[in-house]
Amino acid sequence: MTRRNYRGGRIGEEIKRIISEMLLRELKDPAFSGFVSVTDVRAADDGSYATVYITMLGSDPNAETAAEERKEVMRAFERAKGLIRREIGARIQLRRTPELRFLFDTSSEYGRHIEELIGSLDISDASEESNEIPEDEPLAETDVDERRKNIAVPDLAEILTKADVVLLFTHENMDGDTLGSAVALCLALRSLGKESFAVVDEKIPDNILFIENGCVREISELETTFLSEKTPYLAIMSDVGETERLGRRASLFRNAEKTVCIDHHVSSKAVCDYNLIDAKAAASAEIVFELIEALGVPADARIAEAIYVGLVTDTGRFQYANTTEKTHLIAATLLRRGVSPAKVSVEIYQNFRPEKLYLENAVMGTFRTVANGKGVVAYMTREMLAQTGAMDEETEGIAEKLRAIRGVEVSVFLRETDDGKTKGSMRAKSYYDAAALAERFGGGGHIRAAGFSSERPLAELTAEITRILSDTLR
Ligand SMILES: [Mn+2]
Repeated sequence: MTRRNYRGGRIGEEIKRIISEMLLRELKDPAFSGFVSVTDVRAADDGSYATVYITMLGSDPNAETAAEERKEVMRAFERAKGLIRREIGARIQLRRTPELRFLFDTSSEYGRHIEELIGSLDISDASEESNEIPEDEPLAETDVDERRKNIAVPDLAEILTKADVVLLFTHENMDGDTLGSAVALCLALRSLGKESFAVVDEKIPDNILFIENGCVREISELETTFLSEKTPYLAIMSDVGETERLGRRASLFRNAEKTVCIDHHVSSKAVCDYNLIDAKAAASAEIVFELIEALGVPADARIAEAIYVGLVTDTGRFQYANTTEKTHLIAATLLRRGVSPAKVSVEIYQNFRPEKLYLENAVMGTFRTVANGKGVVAYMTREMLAQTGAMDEETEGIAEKLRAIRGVEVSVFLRETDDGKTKGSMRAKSYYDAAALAERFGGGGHIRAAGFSSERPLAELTAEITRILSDTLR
């Protein structure tokens, strides 16, 4: 390969790309598990050094905890510096690999300011001088607690490597993220020679069945082996952090030698021996992606597809506010490993029975707007279900459709269940706290997408929620 004459800007771009890719794969320090990204890399004209500007999205740069997090990230970069330089040396043909200095880019203004400062410095021993973080600084109490709560990805990978049998658990009302995460882990663990199953106690929704790949077992098939015969196993719940959402599989989960929670819900209770909870992750599948990379499992299109399904469904096809640069970078990697977005889209979103539309028609006939069109409430009775021939799970997506009306901030969809209860789904567009509304009825969830299940009758709840919306929506 001929040696190209890079100018500073071009080298900077190359280095930025390399470190960004490394953040997704090789760089496994727990400090990098948040939204750490490289905003810019400026290489000196003589190629002697490069300044790497780092940001951490999703944290308030002025908050005290953010300052601590930033220091932790900078320490992690210092530790990884050698590895990063070797990678740059291997991938860019340069006379000499530049020294690296890492700086926090709290805003673009700040970044430019720092750059001017550096321009006036003698940087011959930049690596020593740039180490602004005192090594002996004690960690704040909260940092220690944080770390005690969460296990680092490489440490969890090591625990999995040592297990012979791993059972995976999806949450009730199975969705693409919980199943995608479980299937991806199941396939990865099997490729390492382990016995692994995803244990379920419900029918897999038709539109995500295509990722199952022989991983799923009904709980009745496994109870004898693992509850009575005392075969040792590790249990992992994905996309859930509490045993309540495992239904009658909870005892099989608790019976494990060790338990693991992998989750991204803010409300996650982290009840396991090892918890890997990241509320900033768009999907649990994002966390599972990193774990599988840490396991060193070779690229596999089936694993990639299962993870992709988790990303696509939890981000509403990469549209919701939880979608990040990291989500897209992971998705890009998955495409490189053989995922076809068009195929997945046909399987998940262009695959419903006509009965679903008959039911939607009936439900759309019930909706009422409140608070000058900022709220919308619709409902489904058992009678509508019987008349249209639709099934309960075919109500999926109705709350989102109602939210999409121009001017609507909150949509609420209520439906009668076959045991006489009422389930509610609420979706908010940009500011309303849907989780707080759901909590008033014993439910919960994410801030813009939440739900509840109540013993109270449909008509009563429809009236009450309509009243709450007209009182609280401005
Ligand atoms: Mn999820």
